[in-house]
Amino acid sequence: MRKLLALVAAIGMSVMLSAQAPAGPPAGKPAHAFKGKVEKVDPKTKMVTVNNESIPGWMMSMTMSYKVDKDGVLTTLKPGDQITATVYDGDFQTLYNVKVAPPAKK
Ligand SMILES: [Cu+2]
Repeated sequence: MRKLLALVAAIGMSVMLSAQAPAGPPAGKPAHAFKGKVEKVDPKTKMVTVNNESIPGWMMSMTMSYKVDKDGVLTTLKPGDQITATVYDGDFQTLYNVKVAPPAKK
């Protein structure tokens, strides 16, 4: 009986872990172009804090922390970087397809 409980707990954990790492963008949700400036990168929590421009219909301009769709992306980001990403209706926590934008020309 104890073994069965351990197995159930293990399955529960793996379901929770897989839910934490989004595999792909939410299907069928409208996408928005995201633009912002990186304020902070936290490798521990795998979050990036971004000051984003207003995205009509998705979020107003603010500074907040986001998850990214791929862990490897975090190592390419540093404070001050301008980034672009794709975000989706109903998902206000995850940045997909993050790219560092080339510095603005003057
Ligand atoms: Cu926000």
